[in-house]
Amino acid sequence: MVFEIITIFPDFFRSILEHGLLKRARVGGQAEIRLHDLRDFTDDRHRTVDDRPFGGGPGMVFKPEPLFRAVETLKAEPSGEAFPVILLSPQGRLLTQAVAGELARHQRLVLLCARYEGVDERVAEHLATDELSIGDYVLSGGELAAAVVMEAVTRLLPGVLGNEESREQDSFSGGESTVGAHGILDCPHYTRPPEFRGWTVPEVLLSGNHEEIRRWRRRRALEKTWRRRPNLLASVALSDEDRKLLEEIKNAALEPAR
Ligand code: 4HQ
Repeated sequence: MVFEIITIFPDFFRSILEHGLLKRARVGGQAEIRLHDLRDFTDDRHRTVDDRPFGGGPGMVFKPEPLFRAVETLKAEPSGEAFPVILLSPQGRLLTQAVAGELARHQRLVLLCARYEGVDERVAEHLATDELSIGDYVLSGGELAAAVVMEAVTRLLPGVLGNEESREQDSFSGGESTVGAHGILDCPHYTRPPEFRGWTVPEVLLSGNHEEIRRWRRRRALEKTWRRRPNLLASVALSDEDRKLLEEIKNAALEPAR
């Protein structure tokens, strides 16, 4: 996967490229991140990337010309197939694990990072093929959002998490931390010590009974999802066992505490 990042702050990305998953994927050859300074695609003495909005109002808007020139320069490079050109913006469709999975199928992704009030609408309409939001809150720029997209996509690339089987097993057992491939929340995790400030680890986890542990984890994952994110349960495939566990969870919640 080649990520082509177009930004006025290329240095912003340097440290995340040198740590953790992205570092490992770069060294392993599964990901390449190319940083492009948008100002290199301007043609005036001041390297101007923004201008005042037509119609008035506060703030500045990214001009179309440098963004078009940057992307067209990439399109002119000899390469394979057409690639998505993704604009990070709060108006975009929400990034989910499923969207990350779609993006991971490509060989090359362009990520457009804007600042200020965003980009001239002609960029969104005629240059970007996708508009993506990482959540319903306002950032000062697309850079952090682009970093989130890169991280979520990179960990899905073949070979990046090392053991391919373990990732598959993870998602089948619902073990992805957070909303994994199977779309429900994770179960709680514990490590040593078994008692900390009087708070103990659930006994079943110390029992060595792997079948009971598996059922307990599934139950707790379903329960957390039902309590916190019930709408996730509508879009996930539930097994017969899951439905039975959910019934028990709901009945227990209705019972008066005793
Ligand atoms: N912004 N998800 C303003 C975001 C954002 C988001 C990106 C704010 C770009 C100009 N991007 N600009 N949320 O808040 O992706």
